[in-house]
Amino acid sequence: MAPVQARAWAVLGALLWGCGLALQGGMLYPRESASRERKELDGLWSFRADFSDNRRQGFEQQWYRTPLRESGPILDMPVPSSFNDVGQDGQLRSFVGWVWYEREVTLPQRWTQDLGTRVVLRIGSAHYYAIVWVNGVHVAEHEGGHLPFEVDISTLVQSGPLSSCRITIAVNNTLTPYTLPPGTILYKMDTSKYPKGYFVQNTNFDFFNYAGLHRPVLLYTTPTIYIDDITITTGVDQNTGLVNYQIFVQGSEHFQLQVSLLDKEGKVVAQGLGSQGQLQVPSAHLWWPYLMHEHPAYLYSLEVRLTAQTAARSVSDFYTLPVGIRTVAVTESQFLINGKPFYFHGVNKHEDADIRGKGFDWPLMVKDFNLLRWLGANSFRTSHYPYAEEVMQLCDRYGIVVIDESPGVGIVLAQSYSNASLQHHLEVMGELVRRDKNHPAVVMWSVANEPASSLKPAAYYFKTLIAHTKALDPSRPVTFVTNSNYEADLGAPYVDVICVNSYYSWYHDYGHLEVIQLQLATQFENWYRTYQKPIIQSEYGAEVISGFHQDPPLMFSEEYQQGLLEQYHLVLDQKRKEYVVGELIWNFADFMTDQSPMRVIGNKKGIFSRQRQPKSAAFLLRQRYWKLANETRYHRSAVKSQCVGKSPFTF
Ligand code: BDP
Repeated sequence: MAPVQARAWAVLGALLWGCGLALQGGMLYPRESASRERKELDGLWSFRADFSDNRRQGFEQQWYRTPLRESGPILDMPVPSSFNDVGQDGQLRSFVGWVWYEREVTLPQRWTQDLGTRVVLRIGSAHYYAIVWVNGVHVAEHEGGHLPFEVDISTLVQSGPLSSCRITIAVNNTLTPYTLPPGTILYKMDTSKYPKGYFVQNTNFDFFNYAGLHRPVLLYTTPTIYIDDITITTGVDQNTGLVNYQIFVQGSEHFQLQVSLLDKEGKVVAQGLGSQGQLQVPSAHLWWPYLMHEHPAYLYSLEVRLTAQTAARSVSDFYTLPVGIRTVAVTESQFLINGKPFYFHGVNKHEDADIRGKGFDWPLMVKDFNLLRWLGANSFRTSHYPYAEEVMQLCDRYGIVVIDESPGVGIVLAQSYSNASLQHHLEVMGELVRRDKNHPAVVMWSVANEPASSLKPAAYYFKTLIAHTKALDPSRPVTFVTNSNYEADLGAPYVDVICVNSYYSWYHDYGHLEVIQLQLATQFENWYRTYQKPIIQSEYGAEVISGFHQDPPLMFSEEYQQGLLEQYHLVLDQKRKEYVVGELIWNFADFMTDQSPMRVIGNKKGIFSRQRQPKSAAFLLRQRYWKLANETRYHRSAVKSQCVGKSPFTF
C-alpha cells in the first residue's frame, strides 16, 4: 500500500461503521488476577522500513510469512518508542509509509494446551494504521494511532505443537484528509527540482508526526467465559455514594456475577449480584481533585467475580477496577465537581521527549507527575490526542483532573468535513469513551482542537459529533477547543463549556504586551455574552529559548514569557470571579514539531524545557497555582498536607 492508499482503509472503515458495524466488545485494561495472566512484549523487536518506491515491497514479498531477518536486513527497534529518533539515519527520521516490526514469543505451556484459556494480543497504540499477523496469519487491522486494539489469538497458538509464536506488525504513518489527525501527501512533480516519485507529507498541526509502536504491547489471558467490559457511573445522595455498574460477559449466556466494593483498607462496603445494579456506600469518601481536599483521589476497588458452569467444568473470572465516586456538572458560569466550583489551573501536555519521541516511558511519566504536583497544577488537557492508559491511571490516583481530547486536530480542509471523516471521528470517540469512561479523573471530553469551525459543514459535523459523544456518555460534558471568532464559530452552540485558545502579543501585536489586557477582556466578554457558558482559557503562552534573557522583555526571552503570563493573569483574576472556570498554559514542556522557519528545533512554549528543567515562568506559575489552590480549596487544610517538595508559601 503506497502512502496515499491509507485513505482507502479509512473510507472502508467509515463504510463499515455506516453499515452498523459499531464497536464490538470492551477494552478493559489488562490486569492480572487469579484468573488472568499478562506477558509484556516490551523490549527489542526486529524492524525494517520499506523504502521501496511504492512502499509495497513488504506486501509483494510477504514479509510476514517468514522471520523478518530472512527477507532482508533488520534493525533492533525498542518498543515502546517512536522509530524516528533512535537511529542516525535522517531518512528514517522523516520516513513516510510502511514499517515492519516483528518479535518471537515463547508461551507458557498452559496457554497453548489449555483450551479453556483465551490468549489475547493487545497493542496499546500503533501510529497510524496497523496490520497484524501471528505466525504469518493475518489477525487484525486497526486505524488510529492513539487508542488500543486487541485480538483473540487462542486458536492460532493452540492449534499446533509450537510453544512459540511470531508476531509481525506493519505500521503505516501516512495521514490523509480522512484520518484523525488529517494530513495530505503532496507529490512534487517538477522533475527539474525533485527526483521522480518524490513526495512529502503535510499536516495542519504543530507537533511532529512520530510513529511506531508507541505504547506497551502485551499478551494476556482470560478464561473462555470472561468479563468483557464494565461501565461505572457514580452519583451522590446526601452523604451516600452511588455506584451504578453494568457488566458485559462473553462466552456464555449462563453465568453468575458477584460484585463487591472495597475501601482503601480492603473492607467490603457494598455488594451486589447480577449484570447491573446500584451499590450504595454510606458516608462515602468522594474522589476529590488534587489540592481541593485534604484526602484527594480516594479510590475504591470494585471486585467483579464471574462464575459459570459448562458441561466440562466450572469457570471463574475475576477483574478488579478502581472506582472513584464523584459528580460533575456544568452551570451557566461554573464547573462543579461534587457540587463545588472547580477552577482548572493546569497545563496542556504532549506525549513527547528526546529520543523516544512519543514512546511511553515510566521514568518520564513519573517525572511529569512530580512536576505537575510541584507546580500546583490540578488538571491537564490531553492535547491533542488520547494519552497512554497508564497516564490516565495515575491521574485517578493523584487527583489530576483531565480534559480528554480526541486526535481531532488540524481539521481544516473541506474534505476533512466529509461523511467519511465524520464517520471515522464518531468511531474514534466510541473507542475513546470505551477506553476511558471509568476514570474519575476524566471530567470532560474534547472532540477536537482548533478545527476550521467557521466553515459551513462545521455546524452539522459538530452537532452530530457532540450529540453522539453525549449519547455514548451522558455523564460528562463535551467540548471542543476553538480559536475561531465567537460570531463565526458554528460548533460553539453545541458545547457545554467554551474552551478558547488565544495568543495575544505572540502571533499578532508582536512585542506589545500592553494590549493583552484589553484584548483578552474583550475576548471573554464576547464569548460569554453570546453563549452564556463557562469559559476555559484552554491555551495561551509564548515561545522561550531556555536561558535567553532580555530586560526590558523581548520575544523569545524568559522575561517576555513571564510578562505575557502576568498580563493574562490580571484579566483571568477578574473574570474567574464571573464565568471563567480555568486556565491551561501552552505548554507544559517544549516539544518537537515539523521543521519550519517558525520553529527552533521544535515548539519552545514550554514552561519546562524538553528535558523537564524549569524556565523562569515555571516559578511564576507555581506561585500562582498554589495561591489559587489556597483560595479555591474546599477543605482548609488541603494545600499544606499535599505539598510536594518545599513550597515558597506559608499556610
Ligand atoms: C495552538 C495549537 C497548538 C500549537 C500552538 C502554538 O492548538 O497545537 O502548538 O498554537 O502555535 O493554536 O504554539
